[in-house]
Amino acid sequence: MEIDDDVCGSRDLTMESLITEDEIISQQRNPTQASFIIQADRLQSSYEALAAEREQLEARLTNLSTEKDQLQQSYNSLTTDRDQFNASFNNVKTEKERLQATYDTLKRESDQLKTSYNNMQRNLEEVQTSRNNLTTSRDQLQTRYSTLQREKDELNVNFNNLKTQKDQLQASYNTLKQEGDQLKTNYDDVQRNLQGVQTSRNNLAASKDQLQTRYSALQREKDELQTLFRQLHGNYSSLTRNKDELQRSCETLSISQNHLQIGYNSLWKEKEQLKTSYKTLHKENEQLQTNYNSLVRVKDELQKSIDKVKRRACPTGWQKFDTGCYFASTSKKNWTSSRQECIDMGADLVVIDSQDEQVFVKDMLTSGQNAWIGLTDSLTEGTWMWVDGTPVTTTYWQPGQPNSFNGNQDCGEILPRSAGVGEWNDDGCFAEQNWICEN
Ligand SMILES: [Ca+2]
Ligand SMILES: [Ca+2]
Ligand SMILES: [Ca+2]
Repeated sequence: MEIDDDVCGSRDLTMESLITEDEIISQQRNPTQASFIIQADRLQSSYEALAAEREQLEARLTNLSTEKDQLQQSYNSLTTDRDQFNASFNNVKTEKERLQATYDTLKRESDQLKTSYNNMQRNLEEVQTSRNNLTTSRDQLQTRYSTLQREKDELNVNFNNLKTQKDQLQASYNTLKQEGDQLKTNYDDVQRNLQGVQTSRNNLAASKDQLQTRYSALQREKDELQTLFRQLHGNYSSLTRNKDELQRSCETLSISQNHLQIGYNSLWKEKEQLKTSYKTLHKENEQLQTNYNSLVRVKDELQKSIDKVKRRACPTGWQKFDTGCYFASTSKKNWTSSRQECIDMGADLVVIDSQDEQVFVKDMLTSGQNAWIGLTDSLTEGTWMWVDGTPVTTTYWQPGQPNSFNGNQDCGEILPRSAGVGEWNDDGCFAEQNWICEN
């Protein structure tokens, strides 16, 4: 026992004096009390059964309340996530519809451009065909022109020959005229020959004029063909440039279309994934709702059980507080035996969960009386635990306590003589004291 602890100073009995009292009590018992003890044992058994039932219900209530709170938190969190998800899904859907509209517009423009391109391609082929036909005609005309040129040259040579012959004939005529007087008889013949030559010369001059006219016409045709060829060549270059530009536009549009197709496919996949996630969340939400409804039902049943337990009266010698019944011993034992006494009555040493309970337990004791409560650090020195396994959170230690005096104080007691709500001290577990049971 603690010697210099001011708590110990209040004890009015020593271990030796307690043993003497127990022996005196034992000696006072006599056989006539047997029937009373049997009845008391039966009542005790009923009481223990009810107490055990109540303890199980309490433990179940605590666990279910904790689970309910956790589920409520999860449910709230999931609802928030689901709302955010819905908003994101709607945004993506709107964006997808806008992209779809843009994609449809671009597709229509692409189809129109493709049609225009095909028409231009056909026009280009027709122009190419016309150009080839014109080139062929030009080559034929060129050949014909060369032939005519050669014929003209030959006719020129013939004309020159004839002219030379005419000059020679003129010379002969002059000679003959000089010999006219002498050759009077041949004059008429020469005169006729001269007229024939004159006719031939006129015929040749007419042929030359016709050739000259034909040559001029051919020259004009050639000039017109050259002008037409230059215009066609200009049109062909313009068409080639237009075709190249259209080719580049078509390639750009094709790349844009591929990008849009990839973006559209990606958006479609994301939409499907979002739809799947939404369905999963919806199922989970329904499952949570079902669980929540079950928990509400269980909670209502538990509340009914609690109300029933609250209405339940405590056995004789026990005092009622909230849902529990409390027993303050009149005898004294060490902490372990005190706890065993409580367990034998279907209870355990008191576990103080609130300040109201602390005040109630303190008020159960008479002045100068200490009592064991269900508090110990015997498993791990310095780590105080309640006997029901719950950790100690709110404490009412006397200033300077717990001090584990002499390294041998592992059990908790309540001190009623303190002012206010009462205080705790750690004492040697072997010390014999009153105790408080809670059921
Ligand atoms: Ca309690
Ligand atoms: Ca200790
Ligand atoms: Ca102490």
